Amino acid sequence: MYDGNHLAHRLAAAGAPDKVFATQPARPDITYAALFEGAERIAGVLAGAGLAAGDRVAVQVEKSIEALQLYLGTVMAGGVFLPLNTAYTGAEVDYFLTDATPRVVVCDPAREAEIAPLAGNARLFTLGADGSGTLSQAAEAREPGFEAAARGADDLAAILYTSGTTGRSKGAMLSHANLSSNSEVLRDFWRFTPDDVLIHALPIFHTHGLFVATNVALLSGCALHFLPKFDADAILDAMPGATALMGVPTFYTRLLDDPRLTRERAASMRLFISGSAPLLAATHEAWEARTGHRILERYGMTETNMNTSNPHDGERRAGTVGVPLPGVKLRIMDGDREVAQGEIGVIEVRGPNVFQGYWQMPEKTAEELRPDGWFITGDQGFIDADGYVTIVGRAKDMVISGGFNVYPKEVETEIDAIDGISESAVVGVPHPDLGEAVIAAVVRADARLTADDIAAALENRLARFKQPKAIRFLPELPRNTMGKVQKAALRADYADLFDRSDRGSTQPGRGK
Ligand code: MCA
Ligand code: AMP
Repeated sequence: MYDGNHLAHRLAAAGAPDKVFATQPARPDITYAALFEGAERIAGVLAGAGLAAGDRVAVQVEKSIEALQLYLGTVMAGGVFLPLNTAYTGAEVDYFLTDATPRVVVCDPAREAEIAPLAGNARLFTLGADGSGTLSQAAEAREPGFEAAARGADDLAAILYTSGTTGRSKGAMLSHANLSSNSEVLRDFWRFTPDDVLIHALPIFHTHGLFVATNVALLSGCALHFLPKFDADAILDAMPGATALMGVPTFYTRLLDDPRLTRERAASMRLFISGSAPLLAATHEAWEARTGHRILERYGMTETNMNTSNPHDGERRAGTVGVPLPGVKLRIMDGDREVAQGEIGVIEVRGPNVFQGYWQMPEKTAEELRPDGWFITGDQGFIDADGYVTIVGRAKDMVISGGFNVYPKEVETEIDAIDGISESAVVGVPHPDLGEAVIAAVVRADARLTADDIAAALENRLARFKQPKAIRFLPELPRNTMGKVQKAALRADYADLFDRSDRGSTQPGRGK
């Protein structure tokens, strides 16, 4: 039934119909057959709403099996899935909907009144965390069965927005084959089989939780412990009997804080995978000492899916992101020159995983994607004599907070727009829980303005994870002789703002 649809055909092939696809707290188990039957009904609803091949389906909903079915149903109907972080404010969502002009928008029932005016001519449905809402009502009213729309390897399957160094977010266009090829490689590289039970506690609006975790599970026909979000208790409860966990480094540091994480509890586990942000070598070592397992670290991007991974069978080297995945080529560049082995430069990648460009931004695409297919990642690293890649920094001015990316420019623009502010500089500093935390150095024109005033002004403008965890007022920003703000100096000045030795004191307050 899905033969002509490149991605749907592959995602549906491995799971045995009667096998449980997902167990979830407080909701019934769901089989592979039920997963796809529900997805077919949703595909029918989307087609009935006028969705044509290539039309976008913008989705800002809580994590649920129905949300996964909406992803699958969109692909089946020939649409382009556009997931949005649930933390985004109305102002942020407005930008995405205006830019992507979706045919269908799906939002949480609690935000319907706020999102409806932003949806324009799109058809609006609601979907709640418990699966309720107008989407499910429409789906239940349909007969099961749907003839998947014909879509080929190069047709778009998804657009995921990623923030820009300058200006607004860019929509990374991912084709059916971008997604299928990468997930197939990961399934094989990480040895996923139907016997696996993967603990899924990541959000499903980003590459990590949606494409790495979900697609790999579907392509291997394995089972999920499908948790609504990260919760150390729920993960530790799920661990006995499970075989794999995928998470950002904050997952691992938080689990290490819990004395119930033991070698015995992890006895059935075969694989702990970390990515999206740098994993400290110290975390890697502490994890091995506690559980006997060496965390497998991998490296990816929204634009490329996964690029490198430490090996399943070979040596997993702490502090490295492993070797290029099969089919992915990686080189280290200084401008247009490839540097010698061992030298630091900008990482570029090429392969079937690399995206199709940024949605309606040909100039931005041309800046980062070379005509011969090499993508300039903006990450800096080197390759050692054994082919292992180490990431040493980012050419792009980006903060990764708990696995979410924040571009300082976006935060600075919002702060600078507040009355009484002269200028601001936003940087990331070490944070014991989140890896890095966003902080702002601010110069006031109006001395009466307080940090709380700034926080209040940002409240409805920026997603919470982008809002500064601390605000410091300065008489002027440090600048070099060229007049450029010295962010490195700010990072150094505030490096100890969040005490690394006391994991509890992560809230130094916004003031002074
Ligand atoms: C939540 N908060 C945060 C973050 N998450 N603040 C900064 N950074 C964050 N990441 C804030 C909330 O707004 C709230 O603020 C307070 O923290 C508690 O919220 P809560 O929802 O309870 O947070 P949590 O459950 O503790 O979440 C922390 C988390 C979560 C588990 C680290 O952020 C998470 O699941 N991160 C994973 C992100 C991810 O999937 N990244 C992959 C991107 P207040 O109290 O003030 O209201 S894909 C990618 O990067 C590439 C492609 C790759 O390689 O994978
Ligand atoms: P995103 O905007 O979600 O596409 O984030 C991609 C970025 O996350 C990459 O360009 C890297 O800077 C970073 N990243 C992902 N995985 C790792 C990792 N294992 N180590 C260090 N940085 C990583």
